[in-house]
Amino acid sequence: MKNCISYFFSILALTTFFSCSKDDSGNEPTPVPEQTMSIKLAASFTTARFNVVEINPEVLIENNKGLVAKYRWTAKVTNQSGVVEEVVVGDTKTLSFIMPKAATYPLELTVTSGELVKKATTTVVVSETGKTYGATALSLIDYVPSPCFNMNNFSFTSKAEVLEEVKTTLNNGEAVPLGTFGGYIVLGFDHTVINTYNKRDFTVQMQMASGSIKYTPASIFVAYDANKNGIADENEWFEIAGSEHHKSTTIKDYEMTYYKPATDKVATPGTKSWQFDTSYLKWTDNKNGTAHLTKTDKWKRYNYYPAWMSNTYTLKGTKLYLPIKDVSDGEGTTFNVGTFEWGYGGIKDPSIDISWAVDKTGKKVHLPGIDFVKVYVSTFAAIGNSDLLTNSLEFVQDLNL
Ligand SMILES: [Ca+2]
Ligand SMILES: [Ca+2]
Repeated sequence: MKNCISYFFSILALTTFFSCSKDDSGNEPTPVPEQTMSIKLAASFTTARFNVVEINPEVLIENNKGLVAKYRWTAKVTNQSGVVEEVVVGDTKTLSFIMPKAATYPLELTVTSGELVKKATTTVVVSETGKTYGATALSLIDYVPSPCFNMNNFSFTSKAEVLEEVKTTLNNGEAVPLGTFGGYIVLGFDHTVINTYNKRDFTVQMQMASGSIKYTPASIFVAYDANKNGIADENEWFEIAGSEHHKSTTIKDYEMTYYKPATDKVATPGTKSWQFDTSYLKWTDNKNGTAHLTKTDKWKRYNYYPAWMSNTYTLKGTKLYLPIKDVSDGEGTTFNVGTFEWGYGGIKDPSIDISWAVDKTGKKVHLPGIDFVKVYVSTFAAIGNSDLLTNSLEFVQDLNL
């Protein structure tokens, strides 16, 4: 609306200018030339299923009076009932076109600059690849959990063994423990998950607890394999900025370093019966913080530290504040744990829109789709006799396949 008003006033100003600007010499004023637009767009493009083709029109606008052009791309798509629908597929000048099905797609571009509207059309032929695709990300790229009581089941001494075990766990549809702050898993899809316009694209399902603490949130990074080398390169990763990302309680670039407890360590019991060893596992952070994870009585025979990791290791990420309240008069036996609204795994609706991705400076990035997902624990919270608030990943799934 603001734009409309300023446009109205500039028209008004121009009209006023013309009506009273006949100069003293009696010459007519030079008329302001009309805005013109031309669009050049190739007649056809080709690509394959789940592969991006860049559609780059040449748009020339003259005398645009400072107006910003708006772009809208629509495609004719046959829906599941066989009806042809026109759907919006983009709003940028260059369109990264990607489709899940092999077909011929008529495309229309509409460019609007003030009151001037022009259209151009093209066709994209999307061919078959001969492959079948799975909705779940099952290709394991990396896995580094933080120390936690769940690690006792992972008594492997080499990372290769651990990765094999995690692959099997994922293929069986079972949950993979990530632990507390920084613990992560990196997974790849067998196709590019399409960033569908104005829709959520994939989901990150964490294990749901049966007790009062149902959800524990996890943060997400995504990568589009832009250079097509099959690897998630460092500069291809972007964080999903969910509901907490810009809050003042959020700590960006947080790091925690965990230290392996000595095998002959003598326990330091606390004042509560569940506090088996209050000096169990030392941690430090990059904010001059240091403390110890308490080993709880319930898991006193467990080894929390991942057996295959060296004597110390550092995990990084955005740290989010999760409200936690002891509702057992400080006994540490019952807690109320908060949750996040949107943009995380392990919340009520863990579906993610790829358009929520941001770069390191917090600026939105436009990705046509994603090939890799990193899920990591972005909270750090002790919940008394239930130990630490930990997360386990169940699956990451394409919502539109
Ligand atoms: Ca989307
Ligand atoms: Ca790459």
